[in-house]
Amino acid sequence: MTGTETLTIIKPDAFGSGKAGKIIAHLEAAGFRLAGARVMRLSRPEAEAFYSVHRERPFFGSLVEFMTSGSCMPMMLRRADAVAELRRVIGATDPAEAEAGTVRALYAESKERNAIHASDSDENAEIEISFFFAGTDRLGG
Ligand code: FUP
Repeated sequence: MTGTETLTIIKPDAFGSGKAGKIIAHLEAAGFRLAGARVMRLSRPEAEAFYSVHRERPFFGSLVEFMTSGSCMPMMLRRADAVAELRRVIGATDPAEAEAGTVRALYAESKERNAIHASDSDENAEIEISFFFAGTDRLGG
């Protein structure tokens, strides 16, 4: 049985240009319900830890620089088959390759400044939710 929770982040490019409301509306229209939300600026150690799987990649330094460049909005989302459905709704990593109508096709600037993060497995969703939200913060439904 696939999970009902996933983690998204409205990234600094989209949050800073005032697209958070449109993106949340898009996610809600796609059947997601907010179960947790924060507005925060990631510290360098937080961004490095969150993206530690990419530590050896050539874009890592630039990605951390971008993710710490302004406020972002981590959110815990719920719906049936949450991980796969959110990946479908946000589109490919590079907005040039993202299907029309997806969040990245609509709002992302580039492969790096790509508007939104989504967990890529149920296992990572649990890890990433715990990264931003304590048990008591998980109140929405
Ligand atoms: P995604 O799961 O679609 O967010 O993509 P990845 O996990 O492969 O990459 C995580 C983030 O690293 C992307 F959102 C943007 C950044 N990235 C780059 O900046 N350049 C690349 O070539 C690949 C990823």
